[in-house]
Formats: sequence, structure tokens, C-alpha cells
Amino acid sequence: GGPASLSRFRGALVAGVLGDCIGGEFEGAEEVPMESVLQHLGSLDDETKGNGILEYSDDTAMARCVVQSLLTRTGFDEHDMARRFAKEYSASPHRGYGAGVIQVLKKLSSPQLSDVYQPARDQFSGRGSFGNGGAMRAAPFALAFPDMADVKRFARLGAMLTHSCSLGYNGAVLQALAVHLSLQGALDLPHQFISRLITEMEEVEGDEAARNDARILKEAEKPFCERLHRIRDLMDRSKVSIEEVISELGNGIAALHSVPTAIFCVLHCLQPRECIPESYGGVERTIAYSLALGGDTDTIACMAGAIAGAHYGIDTIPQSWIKCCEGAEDADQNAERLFTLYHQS
Ligand code: 8NA
Ligand code: MG
Ligand code: MG
Repeated sequence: GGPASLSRFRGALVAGVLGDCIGGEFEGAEEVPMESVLQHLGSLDDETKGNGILEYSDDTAMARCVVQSLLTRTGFDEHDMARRFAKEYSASPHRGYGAGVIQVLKKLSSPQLSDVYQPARDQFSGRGSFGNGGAMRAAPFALAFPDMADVKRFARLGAMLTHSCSLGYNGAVLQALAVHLSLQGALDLPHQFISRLITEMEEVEGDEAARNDARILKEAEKPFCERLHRIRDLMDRSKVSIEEVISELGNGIAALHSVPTAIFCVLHCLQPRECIPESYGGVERTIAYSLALGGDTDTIACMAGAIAGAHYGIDTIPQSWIKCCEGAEDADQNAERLFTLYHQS
């Protein structure tokens, strides 16, 4: 479909869920041979196996809260969103939440709380979390607001409810920007896509708080920009090994070590790759490749899935995958509602 078509909205929200559900199998694994990935993916098509449904984790649980909040409030309402995160956590605490964020989610359920951003600020001795938990739920912001300034602003605020370190919330801004651009068809010109992300992140990372956090954590002056430059270098190379991707970009639970990685997965899989079956469409290829990196596979595949889904659209995603992932059909319906909200504003 054309820019911001319904198919792209559906693709983005559904493929994010698939990445999370399918990627859960390998979460935390140090090495994941592509053979194991393809075997896992193959079993999804095999109806005779009658394998149960793959459950979603914290990534989708929190993204669903973001979606529901944006839809019911027809925009961003930090109190409503915080309440939904807290309620969701207390209803299903065993979805694989990060060890730190659980403290925030417990505090957010207190009716006495007046500043909903305070519990996140108290994390890690006041430094705030730099985990990828803000970024993993950032895609819906790009599907609710057509204006890029709104996408940046609300993705940041939405992430700050749990992640007050700039290396956490700026990861969410980058992920939302990537989905925003992909939705417009910007991945048709991959080099321009990465240049636009760099231009935007130059501004985002130019502020005082970001520079300060980067200094304290001994990162580059503009850490996400630096990673985006690394992505550009990797894109220009004819062959890149999994090991190099991991050492250059990472596969961990920090936003800095996973959001750029997810973006690279999408770019790398824009064309067929020899290690991945030719029969695979773009979304399948992107998810397969993300899983083969190991580490925080559910979250990297979730983020890469959302960006890729916004590019390829829903029609490239196998029905068999949708059927075996918890929450995928809900996501499809919610994508339609977000599409309406986006085109209303
Ligand atoms: P979080 O805010 O608890 O952060 C995750 C972890 O990152 C923390 O538990 C800390 O170990 C570390 N961390 C973050 N900020 C700091 C800091 N300022 N100083 C020192 N350490 C810090 O949770 P989140 O919502 O960001 O979740 C991140 C990921 O963890 C998600 O992908 C989620 O699925 C989860 N998770 C990952 C794995 C895995 O094996 N990769 C396993 C279970 C859960
Ligand atoms: Mg998870
Ligand atoms: Mg994870």
C-alpha cells in the first residue's frame, strides 16, 4: 500500500506481537544457530504438531496498554497510561518484566501517587533505567500521531513513565521514529532512511540531560547517533557476520544495545539473504534474522518486526504465524482503530 495505508498499520502492530511471541523461545540464549531458528519457525506452519499458542511477554503486554490508552483518551494521557501499566502488571506479573521495572510498576499502582514520573526517576539510585522497556512499546506512538514532533514528544513521555535515563527514553524515540518513517515508505530508500534518523537524533540527543547521561555512562557524546553511523558502515559492506553485528551494535537489554540492532536487522533483510529461505517474505526474513542474533531476542524481534511490518504491510505475513501468537488478532483490530485516530488528527 501507499504511505500510511491501513495495510502498513496492521503490519506494524501485528509483526511487533509476532516478534515478541516467536522470539520468546530464544530470549537470553547466547548463541542461536540459524538452523534452530528455521526449525522453530517451520514448526509454526506445521498444523499437525498442534503446538499450543505462543504467549506474549512484557513487550506486548505494555504495548497493548499504550494502544488502549491512546485510543480511549484519543491522545496521550500519562495518568491513564501509568494506571494501565500498573493494572496490567498486577493482573499478569509473570510476563518476563525486567528486574528493575517491577518496582516502578508496583509504585504506579498507588492511588496516593501524584507525580507519575517520580517512581521511574527513583530507579537505579536516581539515574533511571536505560533498559529497552520503553522502546519495546514505542511503535503505537508512531501509529497514533501523524506529526513527527508529536511522535517524538509522546514516545519520550510514554517511555519516561518507567525509563527516566535518556539512554532509555531516547531509544523509544528512535524506535518510534523508525516506525514513523517506515510507515511513510521511507525504507524504499535505505540510505536516506538512516540519514533522516541521524538528523532527527542529532537534535534529540543534543539536549543537556542526554549529554549529561552519556558523559556519566562513558558513552559517545551522542550515543544513538554514533550507533546509527555504525549501521550505515555495516550497510555499505558486502558481507557482515552475526558476530560483527553483535560486537558493533549489541543484542542486550539496554536500549542502546538493541534499538539500533533492530533497525539494522530491518535494513539488512530488505533483500534476500543466503542463510534464509527464499520463500520467506520480508517480515519473516527480518524476524528470522533477529532471532539468530540471540540475546534479548523477543524484544529485538518485536522492535524489528514493527518497523518491517510498517514497510511490507499485513499481506506479507503468514496467517499460520498470526494464528499461533497470543494477541496478534487483537493487534490487527487495534491497528484499524489507530489508523482511524491517525487520519482524524
Ligand atoms: P528494567 O528497567 O528493569 O531494565 C532491565 C535491566 O537493565 C535492569 O534489571 C538492570 O539490570 C539493567 N539496568 C537498567 N538501567 C540501569 C542503570 N541505570 N544502571 C544499572 N543497570 C541498569 O527493565 P526493562 O523494562 O527495560 O526491560 C528490559 C528487558 O528486560 C526487556 O527485554 C524484558 O523482556 C526484560 N527481560 C530480558 C531478559 C533477557 O534475557 N534478555 C530476560 C527477562 C526479562
Ligand atoms: Mg519480553
Ligand atoms: Mg526482552
